[in-house]
Amino acid sequence: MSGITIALSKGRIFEETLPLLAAAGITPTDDPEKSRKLIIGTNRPDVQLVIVRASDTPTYVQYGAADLGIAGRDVLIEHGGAGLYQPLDLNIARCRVCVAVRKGFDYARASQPGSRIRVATKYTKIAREHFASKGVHVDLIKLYGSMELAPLVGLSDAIVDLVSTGNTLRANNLEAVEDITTISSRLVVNQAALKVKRELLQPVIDAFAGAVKP
Ligand code: PRT
Ligand code: MG
Repeated sequence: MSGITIALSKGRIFEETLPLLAAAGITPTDDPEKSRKLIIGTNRPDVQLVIVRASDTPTYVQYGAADLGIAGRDVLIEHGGAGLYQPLDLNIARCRVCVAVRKGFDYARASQPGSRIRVATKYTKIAREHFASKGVHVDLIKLYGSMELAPLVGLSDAIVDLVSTGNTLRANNLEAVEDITTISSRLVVNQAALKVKRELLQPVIDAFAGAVKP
């Protein structure tokens, strides 16, 4: 497409991106929560949105299938960021990455340097680096969702997952015992597209920058 393609995931990122799009004069013509369309038009004939899985956003932008995208820093760390220019922290979809365990589990003891711990997570890179920095041997179990279940059924001692309100942990008798890093979503731009289509992309990037809330 000679215009602009923006990759977004449904749910919190889409919702929190609407005001940023509005600041750039872009209004989607469909609601991805209601429509089954994967390509959504906008009021601007030269701008389309593609609806992707949150963890796939960097991949679409890396290969130029989308010029721009919005992705959580969690997803960007796991992806590695190759081919992506990351000009803006949008300060949306904020949360933190935590280590969590069953209430009563002696994490202080289980995470002594030199000890070995079983950790279930979707965030294997973040978890591996975190435990390596503590000198703890980690057996990682890769999961794709509902990490909270793993310690409850004995699949792991701990999980590494995102926490925002803490309600999910509380509802499952788990507690956060360590904060690893804070997360927000970032604008990602295909580096080649930025060179070729700068006159189209830069005004959108600038409008987003002007609409970021502290
Ligand atoms: O759902 P799917 O498997 O397709 O992908 P996804 O879960 O990665 O996507 P989505 O849309 O749920 O999240 C997109 C991005 O939002 C993530 O990559 C994060 O950067 C950001 N974000 C912010 C969150 C949360 N807050 C969050 N709370 N993503 C997920 N959660 C989950 C968390 O994993 C846990 O299961 O919500 C639960 C905890 O929430 P609280 O409020 O109970 O603590
Ligand atoms: Mg989700």
